[in-house]
Amino acid sequence: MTIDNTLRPRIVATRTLPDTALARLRTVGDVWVSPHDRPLSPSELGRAVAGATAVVTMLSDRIDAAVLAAASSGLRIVANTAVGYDNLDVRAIARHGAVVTNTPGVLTDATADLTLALLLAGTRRVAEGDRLVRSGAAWTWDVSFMLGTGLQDKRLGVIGMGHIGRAVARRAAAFGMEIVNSSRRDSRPEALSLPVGLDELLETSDVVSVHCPLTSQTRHLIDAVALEHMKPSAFLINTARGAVVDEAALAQALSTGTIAGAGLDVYENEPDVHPGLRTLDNVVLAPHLGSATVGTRARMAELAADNVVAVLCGRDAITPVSVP
Ligand code: 8YV
Repeated sequence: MTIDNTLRPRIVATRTLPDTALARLRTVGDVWVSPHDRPLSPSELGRAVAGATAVVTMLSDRIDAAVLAAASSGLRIVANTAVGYDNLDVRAIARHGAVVTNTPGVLTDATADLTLALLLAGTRRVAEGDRLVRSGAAWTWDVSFMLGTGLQDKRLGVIGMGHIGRAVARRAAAFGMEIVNSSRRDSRPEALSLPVGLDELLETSDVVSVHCPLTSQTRHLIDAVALEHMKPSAFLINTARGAVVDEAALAQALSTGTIAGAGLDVYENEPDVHPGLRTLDNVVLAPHLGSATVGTRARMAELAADNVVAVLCGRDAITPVSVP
């Protein structure tokens, strides 16, 4: 029997994926993987999605009305390999007749771990100390050398008490921190964390950690005014999305001592970083590593692939994103 390959759906992966995920995709269609070791440009993305039944996207791919104009009416799923999906115009994709999926759950622990890594690196000056040792500058141990801030009995304010925010709270509690959160919609009793208003959270927390999605409501939620509300001894950690924080205002606040320090994994215009931040010693800068473990990235890609397989086989998506 000959198989008519023209009937096989075209599945587009905008960046390479682990073999396990590609193998799952190949069971239901012909897979095109971008040959580039970089994000596709908008026009390349448009050409790639033309004729596609499924697209596996990265958080750096913007799928909007312009890209969708190049897609065929046969597009059935956009599977984002990330829990955040601010890069996708979910309404426009739904109007096009396709479902959007993301990868919740599988990256919770990895991202929470990285949050604590940034918190500790900032408060205990690990990255700054690493730079000092590498510079070859003279140093000796003494009782006042490179003192940082301990976490015990300090208050952590979690903005966005979803899966990742709660996983961070559990870890911070193990370090002896008291946790507050500002999640208005989270009515679940949170044994570890006390709900307070955002102003109170900013004014009383020793560390503020951002875990909310980027939406029109949360863009620049942490702006110059919010930073002014924080304690001069406080640290800000962001492992959510860069644009939740006004990066220029943060650079200013860190350089003038409005707050003591910051740890960032995400940036407003990734991969660009505000030049004012790169020269400061009191900010730890990571290149979007929150979910970057071998196992986590494989599980993210596999979940994205499983969503594609489900939808192309006529089943419900496993982790669909609801249309606002
Ligand atoms: C990040 C992410 O690594 O899935 C996402 O949406 O951005 C994660 O993979 C993390 O949130 C940033 O620290």
